[in-house]
Amino acid sequence: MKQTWRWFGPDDPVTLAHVKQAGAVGIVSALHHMNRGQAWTDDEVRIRKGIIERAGLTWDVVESIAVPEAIKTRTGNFQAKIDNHKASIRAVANAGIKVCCYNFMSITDWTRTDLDWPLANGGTALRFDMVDLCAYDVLILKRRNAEGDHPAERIAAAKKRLASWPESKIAQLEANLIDWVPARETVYSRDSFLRQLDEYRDITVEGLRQHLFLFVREIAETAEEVGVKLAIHPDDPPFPLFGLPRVNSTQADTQKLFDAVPSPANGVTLCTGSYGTNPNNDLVKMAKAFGPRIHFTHLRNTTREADGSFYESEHLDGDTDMIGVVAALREIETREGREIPMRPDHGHLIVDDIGKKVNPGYSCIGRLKGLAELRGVMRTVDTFRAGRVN
Ligand code: DNO
Repeated sequence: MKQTWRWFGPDDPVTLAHVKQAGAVGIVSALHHMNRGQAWTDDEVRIRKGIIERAGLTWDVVESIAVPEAIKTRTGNFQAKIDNHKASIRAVANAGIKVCCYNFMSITDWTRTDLDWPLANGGTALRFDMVDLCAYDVLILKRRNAEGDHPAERIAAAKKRLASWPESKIAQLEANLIDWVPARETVYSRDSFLRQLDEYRDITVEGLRQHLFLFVREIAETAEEVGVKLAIHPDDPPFPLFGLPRVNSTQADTQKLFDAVPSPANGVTLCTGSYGTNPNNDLVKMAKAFGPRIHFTHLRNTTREADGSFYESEHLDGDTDMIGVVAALREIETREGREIPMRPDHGHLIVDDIGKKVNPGYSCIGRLKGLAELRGVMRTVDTFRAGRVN
């Protein structure tokens, strides 16, 4: 696997020199200043590429070209936005970049309730807590019909919890859920969030799925023509939030997309952390089943709790069989004679990064540790595959 690293661009506190010291050779980046559905230009892509290459690295994956809400709801100027997305894919191809990641999550990109959850070792992790989510959804946001989406005992627990929270804790939770976290494309206020939720009032799961298929049919045609591989990112978390429809949460969902749009350009980002918080997603099985459709992978682990809550564990701990996933991916690479770009996804906030200004989940040392552990697994798997160890 090609060892890559997400870099948010020149403003990222983790520099390209750090990336090289971490031992990654490729970069995953996006033009985050052009994330409102505008068409990327050759010049902008080339400028970013030049910065990366002057540091002695390669730009392997675009993560992400944002998909504006208009495309998901198929309202307003959605066709112009789809045309822009296609133009962006062409600009990426013109610069020689071969993989484009995107997601089709309605409104929310990746979502956590806690970006600084204390671990027993003194570091912190990202966490998604069902009761906190319910507290926000039902009692703070007061979304219409939210009560119907949560069991009574969860609401009771949320009420109890909320009663003990200071205003600052409520504000932090709200910021985590609807405001900016790294690479989430849109920020909301409480009012604008409620208004955007309303846009989905009449969109069912099957309706949104059709919107996805219509969109991917168009962009896959462009991608195939220019030699770019698309890699849809799974829903994170892989279950409905705020009553919104979800269409890429499970193996069956992703398979439906492949069946609907058979173009070889139509593929997936095998994000073990996102899929992995749904206990029905068996990542080793999925890696084997998706095979040639895996154009990119995020390796990260999570520990699930009974009510659907989870936290991000060490890369090799947690509920996902990371060794099995790496072995399955190496098998695909050997069979197909290609290299799949991987990146260590997220990392704990540890050591000297504590107290620094970092992008939550994207600090340097936590990811460096994750990459080092994963690199050890890759080497070991290769050694066994080569028959050098019994
Ligand atoms: C979170 C990331 C997501 C991902 C997008 C892909 O850390 O995995 O922000 O980049 O969902 O479109």
